[in-house]
Amino acid sequence: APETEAPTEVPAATPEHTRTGMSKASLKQAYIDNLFYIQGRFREVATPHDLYMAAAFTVRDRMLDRWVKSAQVYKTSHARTVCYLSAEYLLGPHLANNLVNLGISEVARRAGEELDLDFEAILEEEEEPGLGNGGLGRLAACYMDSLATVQIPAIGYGIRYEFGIFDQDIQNGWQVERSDTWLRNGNPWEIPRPKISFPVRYGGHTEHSRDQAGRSRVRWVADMVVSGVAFDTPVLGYGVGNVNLLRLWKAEAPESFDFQVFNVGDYYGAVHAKIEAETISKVLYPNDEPEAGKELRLKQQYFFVSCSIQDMIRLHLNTVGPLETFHEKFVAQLNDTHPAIAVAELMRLLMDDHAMPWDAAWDITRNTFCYTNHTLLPEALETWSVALFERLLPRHLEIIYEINRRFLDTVRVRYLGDEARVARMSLIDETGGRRIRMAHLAVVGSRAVNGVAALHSELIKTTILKDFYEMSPERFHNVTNGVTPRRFIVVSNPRLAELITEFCGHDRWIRDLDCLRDLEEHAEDPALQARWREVKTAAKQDLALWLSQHGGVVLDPQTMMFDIQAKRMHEYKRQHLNVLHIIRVYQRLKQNPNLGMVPRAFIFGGKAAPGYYMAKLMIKLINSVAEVINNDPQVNGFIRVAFMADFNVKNGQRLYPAADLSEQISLAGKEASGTGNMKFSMNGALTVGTLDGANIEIRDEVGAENFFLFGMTAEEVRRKQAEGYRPWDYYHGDDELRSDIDLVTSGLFSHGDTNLFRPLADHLINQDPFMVLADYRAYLNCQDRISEVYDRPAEWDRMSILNVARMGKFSSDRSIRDYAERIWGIEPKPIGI
Ligand code: Z16
Repeated sequence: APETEAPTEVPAATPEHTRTGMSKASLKQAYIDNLFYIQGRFREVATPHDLYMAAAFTVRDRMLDRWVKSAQVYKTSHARTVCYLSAEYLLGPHLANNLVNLGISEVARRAGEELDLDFEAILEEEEEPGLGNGGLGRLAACYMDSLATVQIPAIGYGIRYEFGIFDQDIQNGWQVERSDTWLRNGNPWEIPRPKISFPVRYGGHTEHSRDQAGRSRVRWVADMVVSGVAFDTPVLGYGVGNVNLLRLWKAEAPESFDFQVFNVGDYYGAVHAKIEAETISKVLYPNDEPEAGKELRLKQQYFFVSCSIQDMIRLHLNTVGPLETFHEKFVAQLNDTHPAIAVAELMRLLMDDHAMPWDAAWDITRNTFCYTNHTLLPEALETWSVALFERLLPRHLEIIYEINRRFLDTVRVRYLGDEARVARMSLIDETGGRRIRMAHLAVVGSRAVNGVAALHSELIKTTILKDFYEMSPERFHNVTNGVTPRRFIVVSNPRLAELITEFCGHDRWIRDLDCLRDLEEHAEDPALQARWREVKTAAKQDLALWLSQHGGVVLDPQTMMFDIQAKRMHEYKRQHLNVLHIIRVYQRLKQNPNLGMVPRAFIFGGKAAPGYYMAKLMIKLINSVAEVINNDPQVNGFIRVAFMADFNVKNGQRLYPAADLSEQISLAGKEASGTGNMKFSMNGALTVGTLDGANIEIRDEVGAENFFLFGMTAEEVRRKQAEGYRPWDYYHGDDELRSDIDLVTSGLFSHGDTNLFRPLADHLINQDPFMVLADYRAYLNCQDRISEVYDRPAEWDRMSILNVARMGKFSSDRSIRDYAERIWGIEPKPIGI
């Protein structure tokens, strides 16, 4: 019998109970108890890690009581539930966030003081779960926070990678990857559920037969089986009783996996098979946009999808009953195409295991899934070779062929004689080696499709999914991304949160970010501006101190504008455009040392995919330019360059509050949304940006006069590309541009080596796929305007206040309400405290 999710007996929550009490006295008592009974330590011998674990368990205890209650309410009320299927969750540290959501940050801090604990040091001790690459994984984490906060019953399904995104070191200016051993010291936030486990099979062949009633039945005889074990993490909403479930799967060798069945007498073979099984959830693939197309990656995708769908079916049979109503109980959101195999897996389980006919199974499947696309870059669209699929998932290949056959029949009927269209829309790409187009599978198998920002959702309809849009326009939606203000304001910028609270009413705004509008009428108030500036300067001081202790760059928070670009390293994001601006300013200063310019600190952070040569070379270039500038006394009172190593959630939280200027300079039409842009702006940074992704909507909200816009529009980019773009003409037509690029290859930044950066410069001059040269002049002009405005503090502060005041739209609470109302059809299920 399947294990119940939680014990049914809820301990009475008396205020002084050591497991649930929220008073300072009970927190202190609980902390000492946990240190003793869980860590087995007393204060005098406790390590910093022991002290952290005791704090984590003290907080976790206080969540479990609400978690159990939520599970009970959701179960007994048969609540419609969203299942978020995502290969990535970039969660960031739990402790501070859970304290905020429980509403006990302050009392916990005071309890800590009375116990003589260093609260900040305890928070620092936490190893963050980096189970994602960047925007897509962090979005999933923000959505888990918001789902709980807006009280939508939800389960997040994913993979419990033993190694998350690599840790980045910088050695001699180059990125060096270190494996992320986040589980080394144990993870207090997860609860293993060894009894919630499912077999996942691979390989082998299928056998077709007919049952007594004459219906065709298929048996898949696999040749490998692994076991997926659930690890559950509670996700608490802000100021509510709702706690949702994040269920991550770990791959293990199945218990029944014995030498008899699989490897007669072959002891080493059996051990090898066990290792093979455990490899599946071992490591996160570190590529963001382009897919690697590796066999293990497909195994990972199928692994977590199969466990999740089996779990959903188990839950449905336990609570509701017959599978005919599966889609009424659940909606499953596909976070990109990584989980798209779920379409074939649900079909397989309904038909092969539950004897449902094709049409009924298809009806349920089509009404269960919704698909979010996150990219327009053609090289990032996931495809798998048919040969690999056949070897790994033979039954799913048959099902995909049948879905395709039926689907293409409807295309043919709709568009008589248009075989070119049929070939374009097919789930199989027949040009070159045959490949399965996962985006097409996701679209055909889903009730709704959405992009992640208004522009992106429009471009989807005219580019990568044009034919599908023409056929069923009613299924296409936009849901603009958002970020959680709990983590990205309250946790990371407590000074700003306190100031906002004075104007926007206690913590109303934390639940309803539109309340930030109350700041608007004070934007010109010198008193608020002065305090606003104090808050920003204090955050800049914190960052400057941290950077000086980690990497040694010294920045002046009083005089310098903090100009920050923090995101994955990618050519389309154009970190090199930023570098060209730095080089231009450097050259100007060298020509005129008395140039009365606004001092700037140029700060970067971001990881490059380990196999992405050009991105790694950009990191080396930034660090090389930094080395020269920071060591040149003629300029380093005016400009400094810093590369923050290991940009992750924790380090991001140090950057966002300290930014004066946020760099969002991707080539228009390439960044699906961006979410860092929102985090910076929410913390009072002004944006220099192109009309790309969510930048457009940010500018619409904050007002064009409070946003530094430059560069071509997506339409202009398209036209220029069609005309034939010649970067060479820009290089030769602009003396300053030529001299900046030439300086890169001059050897100045490379100890005389004129070859080191040659590939980067040559690529810009000859190909420049992301049109850096075409936008260079507009970018420089815009940067000059920015410096002028920064010189007028009252104007800058006013713009900064208005940016924050008008960021309400970009709360992930709004995004989740959009999904719930317009796509999922799910109502909140409020649970009180
Ligand atoms: C990713 O992080 C994104 C897209 C993608 O295809 C794969 C990964 Cl791992 C990003 C987008 O680049 C970004 O614009 C967007 O804001 C983010 O996904 C969340 O939607």
